[in-house]
Amino acid sequence: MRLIQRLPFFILIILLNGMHLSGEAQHTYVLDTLRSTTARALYANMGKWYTQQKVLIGHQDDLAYGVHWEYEAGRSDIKEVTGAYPAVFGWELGNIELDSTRNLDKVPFPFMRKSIIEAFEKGSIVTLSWHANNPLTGKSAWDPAAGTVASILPGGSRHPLFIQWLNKIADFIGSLTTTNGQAVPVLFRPWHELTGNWFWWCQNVCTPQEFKQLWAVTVHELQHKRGLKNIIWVYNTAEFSSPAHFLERYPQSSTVDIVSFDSYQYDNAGTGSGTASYVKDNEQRLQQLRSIADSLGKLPAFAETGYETIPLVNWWTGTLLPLLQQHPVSYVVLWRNAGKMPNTGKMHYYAPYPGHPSAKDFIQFFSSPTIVFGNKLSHAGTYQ
Ligand code: BMA
Repeated sequence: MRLIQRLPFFILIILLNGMHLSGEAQHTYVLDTLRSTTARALYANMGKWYTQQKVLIGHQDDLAYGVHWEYEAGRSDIKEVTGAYPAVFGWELGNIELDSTRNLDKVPFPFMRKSIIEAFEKGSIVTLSWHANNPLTGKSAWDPAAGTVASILPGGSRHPLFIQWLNKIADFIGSLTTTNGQAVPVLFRPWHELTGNWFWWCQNVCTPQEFKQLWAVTVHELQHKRGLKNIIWVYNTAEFSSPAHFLERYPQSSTVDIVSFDSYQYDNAGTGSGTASYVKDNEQRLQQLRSIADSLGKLPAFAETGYETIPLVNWWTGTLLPLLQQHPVSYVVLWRNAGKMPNTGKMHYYAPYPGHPSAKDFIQFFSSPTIVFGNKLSHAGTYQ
């Protein structure tokens, strides 16, 4: 302040203009005081990486299993290919609401807790999703029964049950404490892919008003009633057609910290025929997301992406990297390396493993100055 007061007025104007034109210093990423010092440090550090146009790379269930192994201490397909763990670890809470000891993909919650704490102690970032079962029908998250959201809002028949479920989520998130008593900050992404039509909270089965209330109840229970200070809130759509569509169900802005969407590459026989539309559509979405995030003062993220089994050997540097270089976001998460799915017999994975045809290209992707893996992070995602 003192320095600024001493500067002649015209120099100050030049400086401020320069800051604006270069696109830097337009935002600092600050969380409110409802969040812990560590959560605030993490968010500020993520803001620094984003401002420098560096993209943090994440992987779902990275430490639990890979395409050819499961539950072997220290293993990670990503680390075995690149030498480094991902910067962001994604984990899934589905079935915790039913008091199950494992999530819907069979990951034991005690293993998840231990992995989250250890990863955070090494400087990494954690994100959580929740494929909550349908509280009205008792079926899975993929049961878009009309009226489910209405049934769990205050006054609805399933409201008490839903509050119990939120308390189980709160118990888990509240149990993520380091050995020195620090709560691990988590990027929590509830009610994800809301612009889809496959979950009971999607746009086809609840009104924007009901969705916003669902969000408000969730934040109220976890952050206000349970007093959790370690949650960074991630609003997440599936594919969207315009900024208005993206924002149609956007809740009260003070309850959102990161705005994001999910989109995958699909094509018929792994021939790469879906590349052109993946690139074109996501260029537009990333551009719109970045500008929405900038005007809201939030961080943008590509919360899930990938190309199942990565049939194109240069997909990493040929498709994903140019997209991220042109439209950098705070982080990108690749979905899980489940391997062969017992129900379909089909391979289901999104990151390469040693010997995979795209592994060499993934190493080049890893080496790009735009891309950040865990080896570049230290405490709470500290910016270097
Ligand atoms: C989906 C698939 C499923 C999994 C679910 C939740 O996209 O990977 O096999 O159960 O995510 O993790």
